[in-house]
Amino acid sequence: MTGTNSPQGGLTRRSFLKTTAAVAGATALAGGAGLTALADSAPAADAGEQVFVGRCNYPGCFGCERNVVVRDGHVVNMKPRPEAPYGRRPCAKGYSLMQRLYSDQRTMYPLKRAEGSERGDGQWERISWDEAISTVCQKFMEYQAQYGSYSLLFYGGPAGADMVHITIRQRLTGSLMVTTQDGCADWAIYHGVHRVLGNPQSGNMTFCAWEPFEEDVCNAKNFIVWGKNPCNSYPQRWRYILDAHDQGTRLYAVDPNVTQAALRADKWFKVRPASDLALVLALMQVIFEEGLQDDEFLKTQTVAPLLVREDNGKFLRMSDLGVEPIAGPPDMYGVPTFIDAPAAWDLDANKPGSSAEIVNPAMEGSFEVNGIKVTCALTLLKERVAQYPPEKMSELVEMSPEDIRELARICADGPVMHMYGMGFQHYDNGLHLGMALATLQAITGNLNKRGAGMVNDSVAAPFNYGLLLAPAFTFANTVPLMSIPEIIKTGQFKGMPYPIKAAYITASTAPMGNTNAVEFLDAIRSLEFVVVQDVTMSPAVTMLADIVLPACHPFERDMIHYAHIEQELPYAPKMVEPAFEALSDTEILIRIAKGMGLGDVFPENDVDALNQTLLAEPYLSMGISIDTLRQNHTMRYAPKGFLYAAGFPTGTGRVEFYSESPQARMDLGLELDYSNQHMADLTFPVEAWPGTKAMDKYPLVFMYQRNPFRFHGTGNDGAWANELEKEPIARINAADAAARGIESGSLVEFYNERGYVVMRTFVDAGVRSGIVIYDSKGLRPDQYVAGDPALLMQNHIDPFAVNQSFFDCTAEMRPWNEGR
Ligand SMILES: Nc1nc2c(c(=O)[nH]1)N[C@H]1C(S)=C(S)[C@@H](COP(=O)(O)OP(=O)(O)OC[C@H]3O[C@@H](n4cnc5c(=O)[nH]c(N)nc54)[C@H](O)[C@@H]3O)O[C@H]1N2
Ligand SMILES: Nc1nc2c(c(=O)[nH]1)N[C@H]1C(S)=C(S)[C@@H](COP(=O)(O)OP(=O)(O)OC[C@H]3O[C@@H](n4cnc5c(=O)[nH]c(N)nc54)[C@H](O)[C@@H]3O)O[C@H]1N2
Ligand code: SF4
Ligand SMILES: [Mo]
Repeated sequence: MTGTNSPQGGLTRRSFLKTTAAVAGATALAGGAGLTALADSAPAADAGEQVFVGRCNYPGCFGCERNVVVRDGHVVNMKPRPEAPYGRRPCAKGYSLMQRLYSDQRTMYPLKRAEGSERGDGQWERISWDEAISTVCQKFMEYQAQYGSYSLLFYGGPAGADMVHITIRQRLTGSLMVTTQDGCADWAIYHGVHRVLGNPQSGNMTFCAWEPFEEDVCNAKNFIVWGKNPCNSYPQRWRYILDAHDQGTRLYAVDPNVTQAALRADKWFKVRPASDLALVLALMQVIFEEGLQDDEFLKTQTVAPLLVREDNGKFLRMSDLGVEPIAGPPDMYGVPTFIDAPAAWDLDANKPGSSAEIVNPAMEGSFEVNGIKVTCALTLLKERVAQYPPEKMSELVEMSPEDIRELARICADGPVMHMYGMGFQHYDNGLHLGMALATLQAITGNLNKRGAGMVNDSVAAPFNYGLLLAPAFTFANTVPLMSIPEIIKTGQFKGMPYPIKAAYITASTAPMGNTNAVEFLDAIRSLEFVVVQDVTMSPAVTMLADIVLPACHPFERDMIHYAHIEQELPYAPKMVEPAFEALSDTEILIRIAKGMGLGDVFPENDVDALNQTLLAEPYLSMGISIDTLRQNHTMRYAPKGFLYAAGFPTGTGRVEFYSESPQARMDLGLELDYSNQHMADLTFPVEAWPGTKAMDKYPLVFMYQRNPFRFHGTGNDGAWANELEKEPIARINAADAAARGIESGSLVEFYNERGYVVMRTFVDAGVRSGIVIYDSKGLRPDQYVAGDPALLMQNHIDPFAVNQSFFDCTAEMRPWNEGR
C-alpha cells in the first residue's frame, strides 16, 4: 500500500470522507418519480398499451426476457415472459431496472462544473450537446497535440453490456491510441483455470462439457458450489440447480458462511477463509492415495504422460529426439506453423516417442533421454500433492480429515460439476486455486462428458472485429487499474512515458470499489480535465466530473447484450424515447469521434452502428440480423453440444495441469520467478491468514457479499432497493459480538490502520466466527454513518494474477461512540 497522503491531489483518507459527504447534495438537480409515483401509475386494463420484449442489461447475467408494458410513452409495468428460453423469472434487481429509468438521480442534460466551484461541490451549469462535445473534443485534442495520445485515459466499464457501445468504444480508443484500463476484478481464478484448460481468448468463464448448462446440469451426480452465493448472484442459474437437485443431483456447498446454497445442500463444508487451496490440494492427495483418479482420461486427454525436462521445465519434444518438426496449418495471420509433438515414454518399445502415436505410454517415472533427465508430468503432480495430506491440511482448513476425505470421494464420483464463485478467489492466492480446481476436475475425468465441468458466468459474444478494430489496426494501451495512481503520479509505466492529463470515465463506479479507491480518486482528481458519461448521477459523476454526458437507459435504445450466459444473442428494442436530453452511449462516442476528426471512419450515427454490428460471422451464416433478432428476441450463434470435442485450446491440445510456459496475466514489467508457476501449489493470502501482522492486530476477515437488489453500483438509485434496505449493513457472529460488547442492531465501527467505516450491524448465526460481511458497493458513499469500506482496503497484487484481492483485508470492531 502506498502512502495515503498525495502531494498532487491533496485527497487524503480524511478528505475522501469530506468529498463523499458532498455527494448527497450533488444530485439536487434531479427530479422524477419514486416508488409511490410508480405505484399510482400501475397499468389498468390494456387500452392504448404496447408490450415489448425487454430484458436486463447487467453484464454477466442472463439478460432475462420480460414483457415491458408501455403506456403513453412511459414504462408502467414489467411482467414475466414464460415463453422465454431460459430467463423466465426476472429477479428483484431485474425489476428495479424500471425504476432506474425514472430515478430522481438520472443524468438529464449535459452539464459542466460551475465556474469557480470545486469538483464534488455539486454545482453544475446546464450546457447544450454541441457545447459539451466541442469542449470535450477541443480539450482532448489539445492534450493529444501537446503530450501524445497516451495522455488521455479512457476508463470504461462493462455496464450497459451493449455490444454496439463496446464495439464503437474500442474503435475509438484504438483509433486514438489512448490509455485504457484493465479492470483487474475476477481474473485470478480464471487465469488459473485458463492455464490448465486453455485460454480460448473468448472471455469464456464457464467450462461445462455440454452447452447450454441449463440442459445438462441435471446430468450431474454431484454439484459443488464453491465460494459463491448463486441465489443472489446468479438467480436464474440457481433455479436450474434447484431443479436438478429435485431430480436427484446431490448438492454441496463449500463456504465459510451459511448461504442459501449451504442451506439447501446435502452437506455444507465449512472452510476457513482463503483455505480452499489447501483443501483442494488435500482432495487430490486423497484421490491419488485411494486410487480414485480417472487413468484413461489422464492418459488420453491430459499432459499426465508427457515428459518434463528437469533442466528447463519444458516438455521433451520430438525435436529433442532428432525428429524435424513437420509443417502444420497456417495460423490466423497466415503465418506457417510447425508441429513438434511432445514426447512420452513408450512402455512397449521401452524408449521415448511421439505422445500422439504411443498407445501404451508410461504414466509415471523418470527417465534419461540424450543425457537429459525427464519425468512424467503425473509423477510431478503426485509428488506435489503428496506434501498436502488431509491430516496436515486439516488445521489450515479447519475441517476434519474425515470431512476432507468425504469431499474427495464426492469429487471423484462423477459426473461432477463445480460451480466456482468469486468469494474464494478474492485473496492473493486465487490464481493457484484456479489451477488446483481445474486440475482436480482433470484427474477425476470430470471434463468433456455430460453432467461434468466447471461453471461460472459470462460467455462473451463474438464481436464484429471489422467494426471494432481501428481502421489502421492501431490499439489503445491497456494498463492495469491497480497501477493507474502510480502512473498518474510518475507519468511512467514500464519505462514508457504516460503523461496522463485527462480522463473519460464511462459505465463504471470503479473508483468506489477498487481496492485502491483512495489513491485512485486522489489520482483522478489531480488530472486537469475529467469527463463522466453515465445514466445516473453516480459517485464518479458527482465526485469527479468537469463535464457530465447523460447516457440512455437501456430501455431507451436498442440493445444487443454481449456478456451473457449461453451462446445465444439476446436483443431488446428501444421501447421509449430517451428522458430529457440523454443520448445513447454509442451516439455520444460517435459524436466525440466526429469532433476529433474521425468522422469518415465511423458509422454515421448509432442506428448505422447497430446495423453494421451483426454484419460479421458467425451471425451472417446463422441468419442473425437486427431484423431476425427483432422477431426472435434471442438467437443461438453456435450449435448446442460439447465445447471441447476437438481437444482443449492449450498448446498441447491436452489439459495442462502442468504448464510448460506459464505467463503472468498481464506484464507489469517486473522480473518474475516462474519456477513455482508450472503447477498448483500452496500459496497464501497477504493479510487474511493466521500469523500475518495484520491478522494479529485486526483479527476479523472483512468481506462483502452480493446484494440481491443491486448490481454493484448499478441500482443504488433504485427507489425500491433503497426503501427495502435504507442503509448499508454488516453481519457478524454472536461470539465475536459478545466478546466486544456489541449488541445486534447497533452501530459498529470497523477499522484497521488504514481507515474505518461505521455500519449498523446484526448478529447472524450464519456468519462464521472471525468474519465481517458487509453489503457490496451497492450504496452510495454518503449513506454510511461515517467512513467508508473503501478506506480499509489493502492494495497488494499478486504479480502473476494481477487482480484485486477484495477480501484479503482484516479489521477490528468496536461499538460506535459517535467519534473516534
Ligand atoms: N467494495 C466493492 N468493490 C467492488 C465490488 C464489490 O462488490 N464491492 N465488486 C467488484 C467486481 S467483481 C466488479 S466486476 C467491479 C464492478 O464495477 P463497475 O464495473 O464499476 O460496476 P458498477 O459499480 O455497477 O458501475 C456501473 C456504472 O455504470 C452506470 N451504467 C449502468 N448502465 C449504463 C449504461 O448503459 N451506460 C453508461 N454509460 N453507464 C451505465 C451505472 O449507473 C454505474 O454508475 O467492482 C469491483 N469492486
Ligand atoms: N445481485 C447481484 N448479482 C451479481 C452481482 C451484483 O453486484 N449483484 N455482481 C456480479 C459480478 S460482477 C460477480 S463477480 C459475481 C460474484 O458473485 P459470487 O461469485 O456469487 O460472489 P459473492 O456473492 O460475493 O459471494 C461470495 C461467497 O464466497 C464466500 N466466501 C468468502 N470467502 C471464502 C473463502 O475463502 N472460501 C470459500 N469457499 N468461500 C468464501 C462468501 O461467504 C460468499 O458466500 O456476481 C455477479 N452477480
Ligand atoms: S438481474 Fe439477471 S437474473 Fe435478474 S432479471 Fe436481470 S438478467 Fe435475470
Ligand atoms: Mo465481477
